[in-house]
Amino acid sequence: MGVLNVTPDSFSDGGAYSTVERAVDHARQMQADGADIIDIGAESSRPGAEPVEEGEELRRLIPVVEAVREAVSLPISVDTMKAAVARLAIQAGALIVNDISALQGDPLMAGLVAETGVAVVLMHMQGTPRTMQRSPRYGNVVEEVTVFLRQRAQEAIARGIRPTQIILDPGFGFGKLQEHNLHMLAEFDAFTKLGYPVLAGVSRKQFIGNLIRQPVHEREFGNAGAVAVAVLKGAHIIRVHDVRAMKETATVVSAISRHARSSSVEVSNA
Ligand code: HH2
Repeated sequence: MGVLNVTPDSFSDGGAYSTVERAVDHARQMQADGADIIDIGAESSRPGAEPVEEGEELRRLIPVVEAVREAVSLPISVDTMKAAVARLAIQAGALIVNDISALQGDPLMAGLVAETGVAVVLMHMQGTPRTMQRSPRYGNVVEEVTVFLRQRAQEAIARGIRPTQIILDPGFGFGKLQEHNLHMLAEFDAFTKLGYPVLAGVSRKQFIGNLIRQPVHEREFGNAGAVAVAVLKGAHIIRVHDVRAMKETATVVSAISRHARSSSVEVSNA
């Protein structure tokens, strides 16, 4: 999943694709680089970000969704917590709603997803983007996030969403300290055992920067390490900014891990 932020203030690419033309060029490039999905967002969720008003989010997002839909043949995901924004984006061609509030930000979102049949990403976050990094606390982050994701999936199903529409995401960097992000990555397979596709959004995040002491645009090798672990531990979708490098990383790691699985089957059958 290639990230296309049409925001002035995103933490790594704010302002880079602020015209429809530049956004479309970047989407085309991500398709050429091997992306399978384009995730378009018009509201930054970086730590400390202020919420964006609905009219402004629509003004930034909808022309880009329409133009990207014309220009590329990939499914489009929209990164929004607002049902009214998601509705217009779906009408413009989006097939996935990436809701970082896991249907808790807008009471109308679950109904919209159930009614339209689009896929939905349910992500874990402790707090809100404005406050989430102030003092995140967990007993055991992997257990708590797993319980949360299971409950949100059950709630989604109770609201009429089919299990096949659901994608889960533990939410790297969303109300998580360094040790929480590393623990979630080390035990990422706990999330894949829930029985839904799982998305990992590690791209360029601070916890990688803390380890390699590099600014956001110099974290490609660090990202590759995190992506490799997520793929090895069963992640189905990787949300990234550097599509070509991460696609190649994921392709190599998943080929190796498929081989490991088939050889262990052969051994146990022998
Ligand atoms: N991370 C960001 C935004 N949306 N969605 C999901 N499902 N998972 C994530 O990990 C995730 C997400 C933050 O990254 P980015 O979009 O680059 O930055 P910003 O929120 O500042 O626009």
